[in-house]
Amino acid sequence: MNRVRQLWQEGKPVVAGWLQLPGALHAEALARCDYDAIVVDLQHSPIDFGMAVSMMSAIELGGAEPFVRVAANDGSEIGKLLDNGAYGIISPMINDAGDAQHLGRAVSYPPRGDRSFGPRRPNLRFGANYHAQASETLVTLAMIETEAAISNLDAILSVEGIDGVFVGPTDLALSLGCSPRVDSTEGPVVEAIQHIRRKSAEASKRCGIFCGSAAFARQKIEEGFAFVTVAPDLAMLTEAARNIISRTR
Ligand code: 3PY
Ligand code: MG
Repeated sequence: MNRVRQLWQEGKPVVAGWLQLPGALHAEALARCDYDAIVVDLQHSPIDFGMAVSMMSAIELGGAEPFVRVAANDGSEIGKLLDNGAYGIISPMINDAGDAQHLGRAVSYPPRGDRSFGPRRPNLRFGANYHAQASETLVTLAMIETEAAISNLDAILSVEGIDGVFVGPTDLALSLGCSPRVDSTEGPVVEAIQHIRRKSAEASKRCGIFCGSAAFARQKIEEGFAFVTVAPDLAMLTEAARNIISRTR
């Protein structure tokens, strides 16, 4: 079973990592740091497809569930990632029910969806009957990160095949006329994020959010968020470097 689904069934929140740097070694090393899942970001990073496959293998080897944030809500990219070892799909800029239905269909085999058959790596992990249980092996989250998405939230949350939503706080802030900061304290952003969490709970869907700090992520878990990502590898690396340099000089 998918580790993230398992934790949710046990009523536990999921703490995930976020990778923007290409490389299988640090992906495995971080997966061994007790993350439940690790997201490979293909939207805003220089990670290409072959590298993403190596990183997903390394994350699985390290004991975390490999997720990807895809570059776009594109069925062929999503299908190819699922065929090669992604067990969670986070799709950006889901702005209305049509976008969410497209995503739901991309991750599901017929009759529910239009995913094409060719599960290379899932067959290795789950056996030849994988296709019959595919939807139980993966998690699908629609990114809510615009004012339009908030207006269409009820319709997005009602779409079959979507496990929940994932807040992109910086795009959301920009869309609301605020600064594109993580862990924002600006009123309109804070209110929009709480609204998304409340609506998700009403629809019995999971709600996740991208976080910058452990303190913010813990606060979100306490508020009822089921999935937090903390923190991007590049941010952790530069913070550690600044810290070590300031203590050395
Ligand atoms: C956002 O904050 O907009 C995101 O997509 C997180 O990377
Ligand atoms: Mg975004």
